[in-house]
Amino acid sequence: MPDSSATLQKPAIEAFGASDADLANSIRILAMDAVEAAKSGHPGMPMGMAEIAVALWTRHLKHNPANPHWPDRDRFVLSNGHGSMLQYALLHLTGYDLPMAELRAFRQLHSRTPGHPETAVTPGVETTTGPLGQGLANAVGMALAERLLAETFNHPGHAIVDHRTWVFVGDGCLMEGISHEACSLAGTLGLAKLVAIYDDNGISIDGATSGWFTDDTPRRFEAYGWNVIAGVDGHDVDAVSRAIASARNERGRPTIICCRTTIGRGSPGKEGSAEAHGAALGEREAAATRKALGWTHPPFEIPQPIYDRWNARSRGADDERAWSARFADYAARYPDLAAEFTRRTAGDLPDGFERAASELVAAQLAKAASIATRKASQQAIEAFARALPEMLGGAADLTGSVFTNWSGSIPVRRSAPAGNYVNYGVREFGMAAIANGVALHGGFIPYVGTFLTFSDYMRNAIRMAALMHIRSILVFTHDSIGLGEDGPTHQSIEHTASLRLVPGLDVWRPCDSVETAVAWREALARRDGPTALVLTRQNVAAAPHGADAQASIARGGYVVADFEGDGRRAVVIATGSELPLALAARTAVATEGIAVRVVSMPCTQAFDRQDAAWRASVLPAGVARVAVEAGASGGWYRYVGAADSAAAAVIGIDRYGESAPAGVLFKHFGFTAEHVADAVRRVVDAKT
Ligand SMILES: Cc1ncc(C[n+]2csc(CCOP(=O)(O)OP(=O)(O)O)c2C)c(N)n1
Ligand SMILES: [Mg+2]
Repeated sequence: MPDSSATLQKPAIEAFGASDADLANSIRILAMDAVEAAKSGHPGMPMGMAEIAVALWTRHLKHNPANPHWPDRDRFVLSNGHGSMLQYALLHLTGYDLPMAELRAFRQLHSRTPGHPETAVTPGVETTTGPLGQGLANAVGMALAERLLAETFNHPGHAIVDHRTWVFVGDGCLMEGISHEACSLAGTLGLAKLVAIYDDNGISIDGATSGWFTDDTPRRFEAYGWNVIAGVDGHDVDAVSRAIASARNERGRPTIICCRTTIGRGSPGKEGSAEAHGAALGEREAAATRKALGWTHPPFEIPQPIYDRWNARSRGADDERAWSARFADYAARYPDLAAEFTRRTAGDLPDGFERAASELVAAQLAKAASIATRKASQQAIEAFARALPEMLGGAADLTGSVFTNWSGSIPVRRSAPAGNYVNYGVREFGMAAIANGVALHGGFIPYVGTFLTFSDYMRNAIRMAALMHIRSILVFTHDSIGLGEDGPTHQSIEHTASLRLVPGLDVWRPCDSVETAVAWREALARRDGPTALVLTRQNVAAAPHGADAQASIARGGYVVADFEGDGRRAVVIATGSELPLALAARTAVATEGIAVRVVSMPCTQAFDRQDAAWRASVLPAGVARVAVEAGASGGWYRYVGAADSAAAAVIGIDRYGESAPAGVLFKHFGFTAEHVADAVRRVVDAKT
């Protein structure tokens, strides 16, 4: 057991004003009581990090509670998001729009105090955390965005971008592999305005971490090239504050401050034990904690002197006002840059965007080239990035394969200013979560690339992007068996279908250069969620498009070749590299009196958003249907009809691939025009 909790007592608040201990205890009690009221939550971490929070939030953090969106605010990330009550207490106490009623409603339906912090739900929460380690990677992305934005916009004497990113991490965050990916890159890039504060309490859910986590964390971070401040007493506000002050002076490296703490500090019966981690302390222990801390106030009541000392509104308003004055000077001197800064931080696209899109689509229509869609994607990037300096590209060490670079790509390096292309290294999960941090920071539209099969490595970050409704763009190439000889390990069979299950993620699998151009346009224009672009390694023939190609494709599903003549009818739905097979099958059965309509469905989500009239006009009721996609078949029955209906067929792949050239594999797995034609004949026969 550490030194007695009784030393935390500081009576007579009203007489002497609130002390740091009072501030820390106000967090402890709020966290304890909110968890108690909800009968659910994690009191241990807020109670253990209370002094650290006092040091950072009252002495160092630059923020304005009245305007959580002020662009030059410091970013604060609670990567150990299970301690959400710490953040809610801080936001409430410092003056954000988070009244006590919300703390009382912790973890209840539609409260602004959800189980784990969620951005866009609670003012002042910069990112959604809870999946351990990802908040840390988001913070790396925020620090990266800050640095690149500063390099782009600041001028001598005009530092309009000058803020820090602070991130609290626990043992869990540092055990997670993603912490290695993100912190390794942060060290290499020298993101000096990133400060991690480690809650080194030696406890995680299963108990004392000495049984499963014995890394020498300070040396680990030294090896990454971080500035390490080790051995800080996390319950000494002054000591923590000194460490933070020293981190603020660091110019070349990110900093980690390792603070020794006691989980559940203040609870006489549970502090220092995993019991304090994730359950209400219980009525009796809560009373004992009140007593030990000398806290005489009822639940959810904070004495005014404590509020007064926490209140950051006036300091925050001063800070923002000072910045606004600096920005006004900047705008007078550099009006165009100031307007551009305002546009970018608002997330608005430039005037030239629609023109770039329609010119690109027109050019691809005119060329009608037979090229790989990954190549068409690069051409789209080339066209859009010229008009959109906010596009921040990158890939996980596959740039030459996924074609995420363009002629204007400038690598982001430790000492080279204002790059726009991040070589993320072989760190897919870190890459996706860093990109999310970049998107959350603002000023950039991040896009990142790897092989589709490795989207699994990034999976939870993709989910988080969708949950947060942020504009991260994922370029996934080498889809399905078309990648050929690399074999089943690299052939994404189930990935496209499984990405379609992520609510809020738009998944585009374009069939040619024109659809790829439109998919990129839609991804960039989309402000409320991420987009995955699923692209081929191999060349694909240009599909026939009408003059209204851009508008039709944007609907996600549209008619490429319609019924011709009378007779029996079938609709064949295809995506990506399988569209030409559908067209060839259409020709094959035409002489047999079967009229086939081919529907290209590059984005089922966009199609599903269309009104019923459009959907019915594309997929008429009562007509036999076939879907063709070289991947898991299950999802397509939604569009063709029940799996047990003979008038519905899906040609897909429901097993792993093989190592062979792509052409051989397509035949081997039944992706031939003849096989599609057979399916058409079958469903048409069944219908009549
Ligand atoms: C990726 C992920 N895996 C598992 C969990 C479940 N979980 C929540 S907290 C926690 C233990 C974390 O330990 P630590 O960071 O030391 O937190 P402390 O108990 O010290 O507050 C676990 C396993 C999670 N939130 N995220
Ligand atoms: Mg811990």
